[in-house]
Amino acid sequence: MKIAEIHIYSHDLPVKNGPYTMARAQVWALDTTLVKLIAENGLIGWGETCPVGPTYAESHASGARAALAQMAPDLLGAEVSPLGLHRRMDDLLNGHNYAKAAIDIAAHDLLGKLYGISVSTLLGGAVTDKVPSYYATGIGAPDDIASLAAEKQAEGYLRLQIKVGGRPVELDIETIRKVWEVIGGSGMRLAVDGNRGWTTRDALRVSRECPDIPFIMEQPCNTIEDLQKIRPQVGHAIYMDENSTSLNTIITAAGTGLVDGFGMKVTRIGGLHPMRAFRDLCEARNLPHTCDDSWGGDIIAAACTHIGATVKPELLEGVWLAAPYIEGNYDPENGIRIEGGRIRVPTGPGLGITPDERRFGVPVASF
Ligand code: 0XW
Ligand code: MG
Repeated sequence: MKIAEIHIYSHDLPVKNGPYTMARAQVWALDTTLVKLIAENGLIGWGETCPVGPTYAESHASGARAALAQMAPDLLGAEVSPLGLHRRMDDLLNGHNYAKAAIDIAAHDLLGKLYGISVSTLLGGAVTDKVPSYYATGIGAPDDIASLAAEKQAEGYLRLQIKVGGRPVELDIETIRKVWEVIGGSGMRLAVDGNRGWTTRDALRVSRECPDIPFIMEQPCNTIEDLQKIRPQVGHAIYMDENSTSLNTIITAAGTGLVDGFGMKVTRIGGLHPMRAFRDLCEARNLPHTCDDSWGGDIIAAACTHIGATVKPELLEGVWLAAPYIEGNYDPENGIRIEGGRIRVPTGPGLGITPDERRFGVPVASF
């Protein structure tokens, strides 16, 4: 099965009850990029990539489309095989994993449709029909985040991620304490995500002042060097998120014992094919991780859910979706939804969703 046509779309996703606030970013609406691959046999595969604004990672919406347009002419006629496509894309463009991920996801969708199997089967096989999600708050006042924690726990979420950083660290400490007063002892797990926003000084202080609260510290500081610096001094487990930009970085972080787990984004490492290798490396080192993306609609949500369904359950920290912050679904019938803190794994072939492409308008580029 060969690629016959590539269409690229841009689609606006306003943030429900926005903005969404993190240590270094505030977003009101996201500009997502959709890729439609049409194969020579007429089958259609969908991919998506949606950076959560231009400062969260080294990625931005128009960058994704420029990178896709750079590669697309030379992908026409290519065999729809994830391994071959990755090698071809790497020969055409250095880096830009987050753009390559949209092609990778669409290729998995196409292959699943060709063989009549779901993407999770392609990725090794689902071990569950429902994956746990986790709820991620934005930055907020300690009392507000504590009541949100109570609400999400009542909804059935088993894990909560709270955002910190970009403000006086005393407020972060107060937020952590108030949230733990609400969820401590309930079994709900806690991640404290600095989104690169703390100095090493702040991270050391938080760990020192909250030794009784068993949260994991997610991407507390900006760089790998910062993580290396705090690692021997903190009493809390450290998860890497934004710094884990490639399999190469992950091998070093896992292999040197720098981190205890990962907040992982499917598009950041280039899509489902590298994500599968990441999953297996983590399993070999017994490292827990999430299967998320930074943002995106049903296509990204389906991709994250399929890979999440193949992870050893004890190591899966959850599949985060932007769904709670988005109005509606691309696929009104089989769109991906979170119910009681869990996500049903789509059963249809490929990604198992059929986007209503009228929502996306005309392509911004076609090849
Ligand atoms: C909570 N998320 C999965 C959503 C935003 O993109 C940030 C991200 C994270 O964990 O950093
Ligand atoms: Mg994170």
